[in-house]
Amino acid sequence: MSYQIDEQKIFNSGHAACPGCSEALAIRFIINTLGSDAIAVVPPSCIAIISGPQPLSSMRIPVYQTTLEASAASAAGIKRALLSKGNDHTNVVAIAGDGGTYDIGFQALSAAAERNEDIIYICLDNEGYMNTGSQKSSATPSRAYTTSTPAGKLTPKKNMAAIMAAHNIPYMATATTGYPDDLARKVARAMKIKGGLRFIVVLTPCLTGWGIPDNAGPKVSRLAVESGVFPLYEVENGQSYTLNYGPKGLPVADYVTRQKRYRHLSAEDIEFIQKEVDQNWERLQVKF
Ligand SMILES: Cc1ncc(C[n+]2csc(CCOP(=O)(O)OP(=O)(O)O)c2C)c(N)n1
Ligand code: SF4
Ligand SMILES: [Mg+2]
Repeated sequence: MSYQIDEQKIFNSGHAACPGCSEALAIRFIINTLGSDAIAVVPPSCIAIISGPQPLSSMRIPVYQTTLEASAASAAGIKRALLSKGNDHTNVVAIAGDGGTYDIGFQALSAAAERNEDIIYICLDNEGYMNTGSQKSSATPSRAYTTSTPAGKLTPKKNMAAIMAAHNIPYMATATTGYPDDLARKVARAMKIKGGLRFIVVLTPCLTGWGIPDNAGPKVSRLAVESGVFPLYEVENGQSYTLNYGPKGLPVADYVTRQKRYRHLSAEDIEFIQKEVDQNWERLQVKF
């Protein structure tokens, strides 16, 4: 399933991400695939730090930094303004974190999806409020340490992919930075589908929040897929499911033991997570 990435040099080097940050890597593939005929909407997050202040932005496209609640509403408003001026070609893309998507921006996103606004919405999911010091979000998975769940989170990760697919939007996909050609292909696919909300959630390991070495982001993101923690798939119109990359039979232990946010886990905790992952996969695989 290889895809020829067409990098258009819209994302500049010299941004302020931690060296090795998966969010920066994701932004590179997203923005460089989108090209110059695009406007980005970014709420407070590490993404906002990476895109930077004008005139020193790392992105060679207009960027509107909105509030944490309002990414989808802001993007929809910009798109409608463009359409009212006769511009039907510029892509408007919201790029928000998991805190700004699963939690604080959820109402605006769900409403925009219900109205089927003509925007692309991309969530860079690093499973926590990383920009403010690694607090838990509803994307944080079971048992993971965050600074606000010091003994490990007791509740499971919210299934945002399923929630967005249930809005019957034209396109929903999961992606991750360890599969860059798959990520770029999904952005290109989202651009081709016009006239509705297209949503992609991208798993982007955070070096500090997850406790992984600077060069481990892509490897850990691949392990998330191969262990079944984060399968890569697409859903069209809430109905047609396609599996791109699924579990390869690796135990979740291979994934969690590489991350310091899980270093407090007992053997029972790992077994608990394994069962949860197996159950989620059982529920999902019947849809393909
Ligand atoms: C309503 C509101 N609450 C809290 C904040 C403070 N804040 C700024 S960035 C941020 C973290 C956002 O986390 P996420 O969306 O997951 O992005 P990440 O930093 O992980 O990339 C928070 C809580 C804010 N700007 N607005
Ligand atoms: S804190 Fe995490 S998400 Fe933020 S720039 Fe650093 S590695 Fe990237
Ligand atoms: Mg986050």
